Amino acid sequence: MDIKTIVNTENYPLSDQEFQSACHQTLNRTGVIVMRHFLKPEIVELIRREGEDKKHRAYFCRQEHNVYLTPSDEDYPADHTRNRLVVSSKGCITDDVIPANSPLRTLYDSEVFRDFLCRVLDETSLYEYADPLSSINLHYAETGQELGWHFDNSSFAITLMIQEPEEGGAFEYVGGMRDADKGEMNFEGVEKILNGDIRPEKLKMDAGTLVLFRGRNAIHRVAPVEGSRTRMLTVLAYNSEPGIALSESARMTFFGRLE
Ligand SMILES: O=C(O)CCC(=O)C(=O)O
Ligand SMILES: [Fe+2]
Repeated sequence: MDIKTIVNTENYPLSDQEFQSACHQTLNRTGVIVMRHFLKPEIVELIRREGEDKKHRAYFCRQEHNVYLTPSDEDYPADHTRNRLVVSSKGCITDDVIPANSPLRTLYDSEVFRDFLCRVLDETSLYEYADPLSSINLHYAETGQELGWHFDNSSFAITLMIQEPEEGGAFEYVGGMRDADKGEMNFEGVEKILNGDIRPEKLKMDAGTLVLFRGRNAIHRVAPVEGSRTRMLTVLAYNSEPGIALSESARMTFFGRLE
């Protein structure tokens, strides 16, 4: 399958240098790129059916975590921003369950797509995960399920909306909330978010939308899904170095197994 049969390359000329540098600038300025109708509608429908077919193999879990996704720090009280718990609940199928001939795999492996990502993200190369679970994931969120406020560990994330819910399930974020590399926690700002005192940006993504997001310093969440239609979203994960596996503890947490 050719990338042109998967991606709306007329609107999103991935190999075009001007387009690449425009995306690069947008990402650096705003921390996010949103490409509506990135996937062709018939491809979205194909992936949606793959998702329906494999849903019985999803690992559903509910976790409580702090926004920093770290173990709690006993130097702070339990109700301090450092340790305050939020809830995340969702289901997920892993790379090994995604069909071998899925357009998701063609896109993930595509050199055109990886070159585009490298240009936009200032990376030299991008590599798949060394473990068999982590590279391509499909997330399911049923009514009432949500992702609590958090900062990502990874410096960027690529998501593709496959099926939007009837209501709720919006991706909400506030950029520039900390500088992780400087060890900044910004308790004051984060507390305002948790208390609902800062109004976040909201992304309404419809099916077929690609989002490229720098979530390490931008706090974000997925609001609770409402209605009977499952929110289905693909996450494409890459590494800047070859041979890297997701940590065993993260695999157990997210997938319920190691391989
Ligand atoms: O579901 C989404 O739109 C975002 C997912 C996310 O933030 C994550 O997996 O860390
Ligand atoms: Fe995230």
